[in-house]
Amino acid sequence: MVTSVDTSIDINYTAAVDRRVSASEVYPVIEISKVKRHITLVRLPYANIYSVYGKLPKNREVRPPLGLLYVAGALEEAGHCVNIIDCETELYSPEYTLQLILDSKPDIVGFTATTPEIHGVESLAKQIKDCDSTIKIMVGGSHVSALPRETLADCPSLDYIVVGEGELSAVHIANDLPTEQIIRTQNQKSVDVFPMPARHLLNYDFYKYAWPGKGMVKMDVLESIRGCPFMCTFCSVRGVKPRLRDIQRVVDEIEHSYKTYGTQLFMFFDDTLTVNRFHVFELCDEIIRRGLNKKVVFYGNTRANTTNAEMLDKMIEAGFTELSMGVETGSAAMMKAIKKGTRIEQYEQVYKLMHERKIQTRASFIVGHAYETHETVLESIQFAKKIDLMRCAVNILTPYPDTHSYDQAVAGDGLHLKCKDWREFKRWGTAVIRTDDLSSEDLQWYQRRFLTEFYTQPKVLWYHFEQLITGNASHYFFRPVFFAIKNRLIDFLTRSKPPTWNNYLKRRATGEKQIHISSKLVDTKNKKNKTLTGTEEGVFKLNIK
Ligand code: B12
Ligand code: SF4
Repeated sequence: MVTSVDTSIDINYTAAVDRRVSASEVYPVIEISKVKRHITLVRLPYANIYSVYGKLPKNREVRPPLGLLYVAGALEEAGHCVNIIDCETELYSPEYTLQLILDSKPDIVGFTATTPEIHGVESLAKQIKDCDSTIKIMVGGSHVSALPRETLADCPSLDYIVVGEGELSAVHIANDLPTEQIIRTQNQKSVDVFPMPARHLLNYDFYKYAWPGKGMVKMDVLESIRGCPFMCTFCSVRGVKPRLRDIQRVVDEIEHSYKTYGTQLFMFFDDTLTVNRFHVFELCDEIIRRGLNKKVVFYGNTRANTTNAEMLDKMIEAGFTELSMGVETGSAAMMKAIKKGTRIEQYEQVYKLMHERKIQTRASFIVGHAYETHETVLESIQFAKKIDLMRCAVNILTPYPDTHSYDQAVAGDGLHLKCKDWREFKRWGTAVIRTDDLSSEDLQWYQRRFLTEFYTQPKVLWYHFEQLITGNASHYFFRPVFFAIKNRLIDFLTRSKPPTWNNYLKRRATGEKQIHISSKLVDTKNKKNKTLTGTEEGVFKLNIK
């Protein structure tokens, strides 16, 4: 079914990708070790940060740590003995985690860390060294990849920092215990040169996800593409040529997980699953050919400029029942300023297409982009309510290291960094920045208000009610609704307003006003890309009634 709306979607975008690698080229990249070492890989708990919704229920969403599974697979292939401690499953305390690590008698401990997690990693690393100084400690993941030297300087207990792709670097560390501390291996041409993620090291009973209409179901995660070519200013992944995986191997993983662990839902961690349309069609066709579309369901992240009706129909046939997009803003001027590469009308159109096809819709928004104002946030709230959207997340802009937003926040370019405590870099409940117009407290207020307005819309309440009566009994699924109803009541009783609301009222009183959204900084990652280089000057007019 192709609707008239569809023709206006800019689907011609198909990212240039690196070639795929044939099966004969697989594995020789992993060097077999002469010494067999015991390696314990650890993911610290982080879900506590979402407790703004209320106390965390016992039966909540936990997703397998895919990065560690890849690293573990490579280490096992090299001949090492590996175990994974995933503290997220039952939110282990630091004391219990330390005990588990020491009990596993490791030669090497490997942590994964995003920015808000690094403090916990450093503190545990110190305690491990205090107990046994012979244990080597390595850390990989987004935070240390962006700031390897700073991390080493902050924490002398760390022996190795792995920058970027970790499979070969981890093997190099385990095989050779090199003298250099910052280990970086060039990205391989294909992700398929690595062994499959070592799923057998996890207890899959812990990994569940609230699925519309079904409640908590067993789930697994995988990637079919690594890298994202887009240049969103707030993202640390931006500008990396996507590498497509071999479809046979991707679908082998799905089949294996379904047969071995009884997985019912698969979540693609690809930044943009639809970045290459041929890849999506091939993936869907193979899932259908093996009959997996009758057995399991899929979730993926897409973008408005890479998705159209034909593609959605194919994805539905293959079993995709929920799709999410990072909309980020409902202001056209903001959308341009954050270099999302999409137009807001495209989101409206794609959500309409999804809704017509009964796909579960999700989105994420950000409040606090550089130069964000009361007006642009209000535009975002209105936009989120206008489109065919049933679930949404709202994050406060957090300038992670190695993003253009970080440079802007440090330079005061429409954003101002208020705190450099990495523990606070969590996008929820706290704001580490302010904009020229909005204080940190405003941003926290708007995050809460956005969710409140969104989740108390009659259509969204009705959708959740339908979910309830069709068997989705997961408390987790309904938390945003409970949160919103409670806050609606509080806001009504307290007549709550954003702290700097009076400034906005004063501006309104003066009538029409021009606001400049002008980034003075050049995104250093863009230097080679002529079309994106230079100062981007965007001016838009506000018609405040
Ligand atoms: C899926 C995802 C999530 C999921 C699930 C994560 C999970 N199960 O692990 C959810 C939604 C829960 C999530 C939550 C958050 N996420 Co997230 N997430 C991602 C996403 C899209 C993919 C991650 C992934 O699995 N990639 C595939 C694997 C194979 O890659 P990888 O994890 O990077 O691992 C490789 C290397 O980094 C390295 N490596 C990693 N760990 C280790 C450890 C060792 C010992 C070694 C040797 C190597 C190594 O080797 C791996 C294999 O090559 C990334 C974006 C991206 N493309 O990376 C963002 C990303 C990692 N998330 C990000 C953030 C900020 C968060 C949150 C803090 C946001 C929030 N407040 O909600 C939380 C906190 C998560 C946490 N654990 O701290 C940022 C991190 C930026 C930063 N500097 O911290 C990213 C990069 C997004 C972005 N655009 O900027 N996230
Ligand atoms: S936010 Fe998403 S689309 Fe934008 S650069 Fe990052 S991964 Fe790519």
